[in-house]
Amino acid sequence: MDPRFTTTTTTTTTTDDPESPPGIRKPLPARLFAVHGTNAETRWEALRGEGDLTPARLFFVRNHTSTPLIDAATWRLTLWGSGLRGGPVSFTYRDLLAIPAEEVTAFVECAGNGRSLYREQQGEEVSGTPWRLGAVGVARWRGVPLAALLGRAGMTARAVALMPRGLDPDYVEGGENLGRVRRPLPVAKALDDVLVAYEMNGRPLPPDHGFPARLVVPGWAGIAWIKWLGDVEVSAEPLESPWSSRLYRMHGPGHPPGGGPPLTRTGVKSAFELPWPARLRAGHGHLLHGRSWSGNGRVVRVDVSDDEGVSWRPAHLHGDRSPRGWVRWTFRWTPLGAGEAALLARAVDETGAVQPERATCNRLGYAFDAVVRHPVVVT
Ligand SMILES: Nc1nc2c(c(=O)[nH]1)N[C@H]1C(S)=C(S)[C@@H](COP(=O)(O)O)O[C@H]1N2
Ligand SMILES: [Mo]
Repeated sequence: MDPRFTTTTTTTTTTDDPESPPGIRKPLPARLFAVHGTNAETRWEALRGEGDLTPARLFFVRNHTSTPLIDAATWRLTLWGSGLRGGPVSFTYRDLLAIPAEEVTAFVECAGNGRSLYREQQGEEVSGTPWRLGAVGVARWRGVPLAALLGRAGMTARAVALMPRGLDPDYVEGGENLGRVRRPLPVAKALDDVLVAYEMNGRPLPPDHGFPARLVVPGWAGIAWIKWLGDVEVSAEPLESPWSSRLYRMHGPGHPPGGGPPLTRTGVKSAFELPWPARLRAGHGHLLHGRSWSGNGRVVRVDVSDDEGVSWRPAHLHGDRSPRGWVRWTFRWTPLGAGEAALLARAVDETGAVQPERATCNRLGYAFDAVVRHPVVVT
């Protein structure tokens, strides 16, 4: 049973910036974003001066196809499937707004964030969107616990899997139509801390970030955070989609045939709020700024090295340090002689997980969590 859903979507191809992919609605000035196909990554230097939250106008966009414009007045979120007591149950936008809301400050990060560093830093060829480190952002999300909707829809104890699905166009890869973006979500995670969010940083979700509603799946890779949510299958049988059976798994030498388990939690990462490469004057004290985050929880320590990791000095941690967000830090650095240098930042989270020297290579370039060598030209 696959109920029919009607939505109002329109396509526009106009944008004032010739660099912008037609599928993204918000402006993508080159000063703030690097565009890769249908996606746009935040430039880290653009976060300089921002607080703990990434403003929506700076937030990275990862679209498999294009941003649909959805009319909240006709939109419905439908829960259906063999894991419900009865037939399909639909919620309107107004229904969602009337259910007690919760808020969480959390980062969303693409599983492929840092992918270009497999080649740049480790000399390994991988395929996929060549993100540097800007496919991550933190927002305060507000919405309804998915658990509340599952309860109202009559989920039974037989339910084992959910399949949230987006309303954006079908995704076609190499001539094969994979259908609408959808990925199984275990019931246990759904009941734990997943939100159906309709607000980002105190405002209705912008179209590019999932208006009218998206999933918020704290600590888990961005692919779980389905945007433009249209329906959720609630199943008494296990479910799979190309986003769980093939994509978002670690493939290649050292990984099981068919790939490792579906990627869920993301690792520990750090980035400097500096251009790539950064240009800094010799003999001056520079207050460097950066951020670190982890899918396991709070980052508790960050160290910086300017000698390829031989010696490390602690960075000073700031900000509100929400357990699901990132920590901001500063580090005073005085480069001595002119020439090329590299800055390294290494974070440790509350579980003791620390950024490794090398990330575990995999054919699709996911989960780059190694300490990054940020290039600097000292003048
Ligand atoms: N419906 C739908 N949801 C989606 C996607 C998509 O293309 N379609 N991309 C996913 C991926 S891979 C990521 S990393 C996040 C990115 O969220 P953002 O674009 O709001 O930053 O959305 C996820 N949700
Ligand atoms: Mo992603």
